[in-house]
Amino acid sequence: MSTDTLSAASARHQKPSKTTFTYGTAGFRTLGSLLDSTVFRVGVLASLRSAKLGGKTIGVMITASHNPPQDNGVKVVDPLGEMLPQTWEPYATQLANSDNFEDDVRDLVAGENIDVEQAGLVVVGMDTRETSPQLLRAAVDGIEVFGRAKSFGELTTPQLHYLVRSHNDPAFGEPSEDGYNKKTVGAVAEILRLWNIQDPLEITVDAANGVGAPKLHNLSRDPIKITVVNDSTHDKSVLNVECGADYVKTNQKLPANVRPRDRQLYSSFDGDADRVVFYYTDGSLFHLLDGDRIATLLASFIDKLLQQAKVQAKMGIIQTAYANGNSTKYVQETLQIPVDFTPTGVKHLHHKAQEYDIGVYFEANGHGTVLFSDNLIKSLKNKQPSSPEEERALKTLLLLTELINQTVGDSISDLFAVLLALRIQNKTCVDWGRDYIELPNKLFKVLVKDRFAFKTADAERRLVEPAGLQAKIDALVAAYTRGRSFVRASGTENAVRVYSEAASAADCAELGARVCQLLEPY
Ligand code: 16G
Ligand code: ZN
Repeated sequence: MSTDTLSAASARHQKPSKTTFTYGTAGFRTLGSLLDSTVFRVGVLASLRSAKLGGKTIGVMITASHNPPQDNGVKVVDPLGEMLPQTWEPYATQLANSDNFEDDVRDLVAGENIDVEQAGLVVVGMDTRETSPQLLRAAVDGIEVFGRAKSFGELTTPQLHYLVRSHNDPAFGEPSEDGYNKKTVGAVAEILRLWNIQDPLEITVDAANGVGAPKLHNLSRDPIKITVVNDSTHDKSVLNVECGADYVKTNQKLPANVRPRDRQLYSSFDGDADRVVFYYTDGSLFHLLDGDRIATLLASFIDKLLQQAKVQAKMGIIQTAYANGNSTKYVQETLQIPVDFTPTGVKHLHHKAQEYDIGVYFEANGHGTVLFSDNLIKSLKNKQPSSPEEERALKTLLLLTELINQTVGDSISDLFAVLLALRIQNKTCVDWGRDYIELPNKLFKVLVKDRFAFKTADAERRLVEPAGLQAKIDALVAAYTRGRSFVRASGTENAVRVYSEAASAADCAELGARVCQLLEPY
């Protein structure tokens, strides 16, 4: 705790007038130049959160993920690496917009019955944006009013989640970036050894000119050989520009600077390395292997290992409305694994995945992970194998629980899990792409007067407000073979998103355009 008073510190971080901040799906996100006061206030909030939890370590991450270079953002991470609970999101929004900041802090302290003397450590990380270092200082300034700050400088978002968790739970790993690297590379090397695979894991990754690039360079050592393209983190204007997971997924095309060899696997991260997508080319054809594919690949691989290890486990796949209809069909009919749907945003998927022994959650955009329950891990550890094959499968499963980030989607660990699943099963990227054929799909962004007027139900698959609109969408959808379309307000941009899907590309485009037309009066 500094000797600085709240008022002296907050006077250094004046709130811009005329800007309203909302703690949304992924924290606050807007132009980086507007965020100084917000990040300072989030720093204060994070230290209060730590105090509320008796001094547990909390995290603050400064990033705007796949957004353009001029944006930035901030989010708070809870002790086990989870997102800030939804009950605290309104506090964040209120403090960020407050004109009586000190009074509102006092009210929060009283209302939540917080002993500020208990405020402990807040660990802070940032992506590579131009505004990040200055915002990091603002966060530290806020944290130190009540608590202690430890800055780790540039980190991927999942590394920050790892660090928060490992500070609170030493069994999780060493609380340092090196600890993260050791845990990851160690698990990969051990799995390769178990399966007697001599060749290193090799791939070219488009790092979106973001923080994933230097972090991949740090990890690229025996038995991992990664070629990184789009690794210009010094040029602040190129982050996520014509490259990165979001660009590749949205445009369904190659990023800049990837010159692929046919039928060879490539991958793209987003700007803070919590999303990953894969792809390959075949002649003039571009094949995207997105989050839906990663989920099916990992779930079927794990399922096979469970059978080999003779372990019973309840596995489920969690998807959002953006999952391709044919991926859902493949999971249910071919893999025979149950599917649940939740609203968009990691916190929803993560929460649902925790209901299973093995919860595989991925958004189509490439954000996701596989969660293993403590009970399952215990039974894997206790099981006595009756054959070498069983033993190898058991050990592989346990190593996957170490490799795959248990706190949040992580491009780096997802990348390795995918490469291992392919290599161990002798599956090529072309085989992977043939698991099922995607239905043509399209995403539209529509500007409306008030996106908050759009309220959804049924995991965002149906609109309940504005009244009457869903019936009109239903009528349009009914006219197309395998047609599906939904409308939801973005949680990160001031817009409404429309998704359409149908048996043919022409139908899909037409259906989407018609649904967009329905939005014109709004
Ligand atoms: C955020 C979410 C991501 C989601 C996206 C949707 C987290 C950490 N990130 O980036 O999961 O897919 O928002 O954006 O939850 P949208 O609401 O603008 O469509
Ligand atoms: Zn991201």
